[in-house]
Amino acid sequence: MATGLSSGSRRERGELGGCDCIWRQGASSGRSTSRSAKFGPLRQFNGAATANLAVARQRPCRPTAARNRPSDRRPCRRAEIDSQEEYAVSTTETAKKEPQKLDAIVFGAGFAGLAMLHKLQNSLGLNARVIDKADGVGGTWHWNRYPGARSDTESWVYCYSFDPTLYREWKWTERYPRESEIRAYLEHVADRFDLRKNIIFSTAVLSAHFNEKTSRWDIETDKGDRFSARFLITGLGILSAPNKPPFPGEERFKGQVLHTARWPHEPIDFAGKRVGVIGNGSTGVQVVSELAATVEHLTLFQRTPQYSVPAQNHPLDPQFLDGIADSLEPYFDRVRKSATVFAFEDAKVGAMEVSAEERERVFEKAWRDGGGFNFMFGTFNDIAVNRESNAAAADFIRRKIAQIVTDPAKLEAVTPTDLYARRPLCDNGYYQAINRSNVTVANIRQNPIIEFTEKGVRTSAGEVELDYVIFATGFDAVTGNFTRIDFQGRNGVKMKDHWAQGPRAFLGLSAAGFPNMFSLYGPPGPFTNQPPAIEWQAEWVSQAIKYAIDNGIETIEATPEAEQAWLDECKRIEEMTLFHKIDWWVSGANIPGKVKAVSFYMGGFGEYMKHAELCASQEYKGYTLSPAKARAA
Ligand code: NA7
Repeated sequence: MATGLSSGSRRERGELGGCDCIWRQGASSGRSTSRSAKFGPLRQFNGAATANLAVARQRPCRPTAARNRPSDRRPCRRAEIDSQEEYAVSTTETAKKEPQKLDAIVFGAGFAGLAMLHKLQNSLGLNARVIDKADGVGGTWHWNRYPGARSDTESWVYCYSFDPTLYREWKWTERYPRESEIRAYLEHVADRFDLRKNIIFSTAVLSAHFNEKTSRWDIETDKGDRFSARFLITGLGILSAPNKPPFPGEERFKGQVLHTARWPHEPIDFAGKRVGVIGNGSTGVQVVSELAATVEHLTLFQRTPQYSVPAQNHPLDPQFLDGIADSLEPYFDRVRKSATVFAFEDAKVGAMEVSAEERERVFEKAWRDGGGFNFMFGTFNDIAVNRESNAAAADFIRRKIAQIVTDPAKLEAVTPTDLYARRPLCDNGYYQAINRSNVTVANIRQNPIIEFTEKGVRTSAGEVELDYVIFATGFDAVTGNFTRIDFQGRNGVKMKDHWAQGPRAFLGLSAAGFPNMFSLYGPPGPFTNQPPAIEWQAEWVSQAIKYAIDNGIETIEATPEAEQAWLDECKRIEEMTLFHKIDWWVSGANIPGKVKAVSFYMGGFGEYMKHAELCASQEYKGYTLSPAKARAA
């Protein structure tokens, strides 16, 4: 998991400035928009919140797991994973309820949903609801509670910045926050801004259909609830729908199967157990690093070795956080104008523009400073675009791995040979864990998993006896949560069909033919650390909604031309990168049969904000704004 990652041209018409991809942005930081600094809405966001929330602020801050909502205590023997079937519950058996009329409805109670509800409820004063399938807030962090789960973005930028008091009172305890601390933070936000009253938990959305007669969204849930909402905002997350590859015989296995993205809420004691972990993306790396010292034996079923650098986690000094709080707005303004919205400065030179000694020094420093994104984007500005620079970074990491992993067979197994062009990873002692005598690396590229047996897993090299099998096999990323809900826009067009060749939406926010619908951190959108980008988008969307309401606009809808131009721009930039050369979840290649697509805008968040601000400042150019129709009473 380790979500730190990430989340729309009218270039032909000459309206947008030339835009480079993110890793080059450091070299041209002078291009950052000055309009961005003047952008009114974000400050209004802060101001309105201050006025409305004075009472909520009196509450003491208790950032402990004890604040978590009661959770499902059922033991989970098999991984409980969303499936198409689960979402296909028919409401025909449930008595149809009268639709509840709302100004706005939000799907998802994670970082995006909470920021959006706060804007709608507390700043715009609208009648809004959030719906989430989970029984508590947290979004992806509600589900990802596996051992070692934490963000790999620095906590002080893995949070909201819209309220200085909130920022000052919440004291993160570590450089990288654990899942429980992130959840506690979001619980605190929900309480502090009085959001819970408008969140409907333990409820899955089945369908959202745009009703052309009413120009409203008709929503149905698995509880038989029905809503009619003027605006629909999704905060569904791009890494939420679990990917659990099917292996024959899983039902025979007498041990326990778990998926990291549907982790049980009760603790599991792995001491003295034989544990298999399938997958070594950022999730698998965290699980292995955390569990290796606890279990009797750990077998990592690895298909592709990855590059990982040290996280260098450490406790945080509260005074450090106070220092940021003292200049919160300029600090976050700088963060948002950086390429990936992390806490480090973008690199300004290419790796081949310096001497070999200087390169080594810079890589060594980044290794000691820690952080995967810092290593890829904070060292040199061309690691992700220039093969020679990429090879230099890859070579450095390989040499470091060789210094840690002393067993030659294991070293060969975990040494990556591909481009260093996936989501950059960092770890808390991954290669040290691999080096342990109670850890085995099973190369399932060479010897694939054939089946589960009663006792464990059989690969073509033999049977491995296990008590637990942990799937760390990632997500049906980016579009997974969109295709599991029956979204229908104008003329009954399904989102699934509109996105058959990959996701398409102007600015990543608005798909053509889906009026009054906005997707926070939707695809193809920015590829960044998410919370600061999400809150900026939530403010942008709230201003668009306010504009529509204030100006008697019934529907605001992206034009097909703007949608296509944005997709072309995203594609143009992505093709400049080495990420484009790798088959992984960003392109959809991790899911058999899924169309390979452009999922992100890789031009950096500073440039993204310019695009979105330009659109807003030109009365939402790229959208069709339709006035309210006169209706018969
Ligand atoms: P990832 O990065 O998609 O990693 C999934 C891992 O599971 C990866 O090692 C895959 O190997 C492996 N995998 C997937 N399917 C299979 C099958 N069928 N057999 C064997 N191994 C398999 O998911 P994560 O959860 O680690 O991270 C996703 C994002 O979440 C991350 O970037 C953060 O931003 C948060 P492969 O590499 O495909 O050979």
